[in-house]
Amino acid sequence: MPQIKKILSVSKLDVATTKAGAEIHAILSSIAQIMENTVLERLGFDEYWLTHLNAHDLEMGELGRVISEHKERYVVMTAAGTMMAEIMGNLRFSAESRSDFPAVGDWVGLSFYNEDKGLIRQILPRKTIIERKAVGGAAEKQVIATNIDFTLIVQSVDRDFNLNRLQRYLAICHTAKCTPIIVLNKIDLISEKELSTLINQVQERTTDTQILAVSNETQVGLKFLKHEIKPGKTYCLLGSSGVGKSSLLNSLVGDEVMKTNTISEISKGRHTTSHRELILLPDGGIFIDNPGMREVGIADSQEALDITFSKIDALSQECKYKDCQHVKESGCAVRAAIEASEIDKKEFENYQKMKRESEYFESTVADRRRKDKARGKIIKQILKGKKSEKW
Ligand SMILES: Nc1nc2c(ncn2[C@@H]2O[C@H](COP(=O)(O)OP(=O)(O)OP(=O)(O)O)[C@@H](O)[C@H]2O)c(=O)[nH]1
Ligand SMILES: [Mg+2]
Ligand SMILES: [Zn+2]
Repeated sequence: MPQIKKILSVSKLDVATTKAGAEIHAILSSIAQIMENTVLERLGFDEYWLTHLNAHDLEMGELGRVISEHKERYVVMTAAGTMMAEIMGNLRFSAESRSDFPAVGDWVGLSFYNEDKGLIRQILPRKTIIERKAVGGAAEKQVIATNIDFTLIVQSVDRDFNLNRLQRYLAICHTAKCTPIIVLNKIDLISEKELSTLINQVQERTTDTQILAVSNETQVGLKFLKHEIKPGKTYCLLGSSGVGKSSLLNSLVGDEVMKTNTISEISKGRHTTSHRELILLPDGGIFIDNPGMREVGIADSQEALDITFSKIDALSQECKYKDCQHVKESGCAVRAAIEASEIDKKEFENYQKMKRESEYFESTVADRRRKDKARGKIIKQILKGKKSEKW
């Protein structure tokens, strides 16, 4: 691509003077355009983004996709190659929170410094954002990845298997409106009977989500996973450390694109994947590998929890009181279902815990906004006072 662009710029000399020169220039231009489109399509650029660009009349400069981040420096893949990029000052100054900075998966508009260095001018409005509550007490969200179509929630069937945690990941995906697929990995470590028990348990809790059982060790089930991967769509791998996310990606690529580690190293608290990265699969899928998560904090909307806990949500419509908390109220359909063992008590407890977390998050965010507003007012008054002192 850069070579064609070089030829194009040189050949311009002849364009004005010869007809043949003009024809060659036109042919080379269309080859360059086709190659540029191919690269962008491989990165997931499709009708949706084209319509979006036109609708917002965005002057993007060169288009690229963020494939990894290193302390406010970004690796961006463009039709002209992969380059390091930094953000422009105005983007930094207008940012109100971390989520206004580029994230892995973002489409960005760039200016080129030179062949391998760029300046990010703007971020294209995101189609989807996968985020969790930031680790620690702050009422802030942390962006995991953007513009994701499908999330692969990976759990290993040995010690990592945990239904409550699985529902946390599901809530995150439902908030982002990304389609989740549950991947139960390392099935070589358990018997078929044990596996079918686990699958039944997952199905009990997740009515509509697709479940795939695989092993990187024996490669069982991988062809079904490969079958699910659609060219041009972006997939995000989520799950605890050591469940085999990077191994899975290596199996799909058919090469060791991501480093993996032994479980004994991981038990010492060392995550193998230290930063998220976007990888292109040979068959056309786009994957984002993530470091394992220790905390899956909920900052989700009530709507996402209702989708995740659809059975409880449906039952609560039948409770006698509209605002039933499903504690001691008479005519509570949820409690009746728990007593009749139609709903697992643990699932209900998980639902309540996540609901409390979500409400707490929302109230702390509202509280912070109020304080910020009050602080803004005080600053304004001080500035006003200073101004009047001048006169
Ligand atoms: N028995 C078995 N082991 C597996 C399987 N898949 C992965 N492993 C092993 O599990 C360990 C962890 O795998 P990784 O792919 O590094 O896990 P990860 O989820 O990427 O971990 P982080 O990068 O730390 O988040 C490695 O030793 C893998 O060889 C599997 O299907 N069966
Ligand atoms: Mg990894
Ligand atoms: Zn109730």
